[in-house]
Amino acid sequence: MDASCLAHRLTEQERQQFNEAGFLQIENALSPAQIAALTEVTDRTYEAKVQQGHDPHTALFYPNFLPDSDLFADLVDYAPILPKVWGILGWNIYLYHAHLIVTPPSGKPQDNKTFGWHQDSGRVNAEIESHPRPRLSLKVAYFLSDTSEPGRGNFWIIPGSHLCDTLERPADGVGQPEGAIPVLAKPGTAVFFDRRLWHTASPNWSNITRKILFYGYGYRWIRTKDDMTVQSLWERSDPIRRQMLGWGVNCNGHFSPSDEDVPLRVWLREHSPEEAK
Ligand SMILES: O=C(O)CCC(=O)C(=O)O
Repeated sequence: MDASCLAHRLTEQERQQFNEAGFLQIENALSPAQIAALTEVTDRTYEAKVQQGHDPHTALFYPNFLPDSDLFADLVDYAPILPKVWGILGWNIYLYHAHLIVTPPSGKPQDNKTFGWHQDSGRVNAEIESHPRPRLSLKVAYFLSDTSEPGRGNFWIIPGSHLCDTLERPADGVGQPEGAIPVLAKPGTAVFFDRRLWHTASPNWSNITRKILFYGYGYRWIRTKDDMTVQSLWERSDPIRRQMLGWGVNCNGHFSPSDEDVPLRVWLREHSPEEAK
């Protein structure tokens, strides 16, 4: 990890925005060249899935996509973004889950049905006894297609809802909960969101195929949420990327890490000691 990434540390303003609203939008996180290259490999991945039988008229939800391309793996410890992730969660983190979503035009007329609102992490929300629920993890969504206008299969959120354990949905299944907004994101935008933020996908009523890459970071004591067959990447990854890809000395080290388990902490001690605590 090059120390120049420290220019991208979380600012106090970003911290306040994330703490209060539950999300943070970073424009131009990817360059036009990166967007083009990632789009090409995403399109290839999508085509391969269609060849394998995926219905091209429905959204493709594809977890465990990192081993498919080094371009995908390169975002795991992406310098403009990872410092903000550790700025929020600290250093005992890894990528517990990642998925690629391609949403083709639905070909259907726009309707007003209530979307599939949820918080992340499934049973965690029912089984952890605390209020508000603990943060535990966040996702970074890299937008490859243009969803800067509504109706394009936008990612929807309810700002500030991350501290609410329940969500009141329209009883008749029509319309969206109070405070809901579409995230308007140009290609290259990275959107951070707290796992507790109430959020949802939405239908793509436009003629632009929507493409987003989601990277979920959480504490090293959280289990992976998809197969995460990334072990083959360990050998050619530098120590911090290897940590992000789930490497560790042993299981106890997920809970009580030694320095060897968490090279990110060792690196922070040298380069940003305040963040190594
Ligand atoms: O596809 C989307 O816009 C939403 C994705 C989502 O719900 C999730 O990553 O948990």
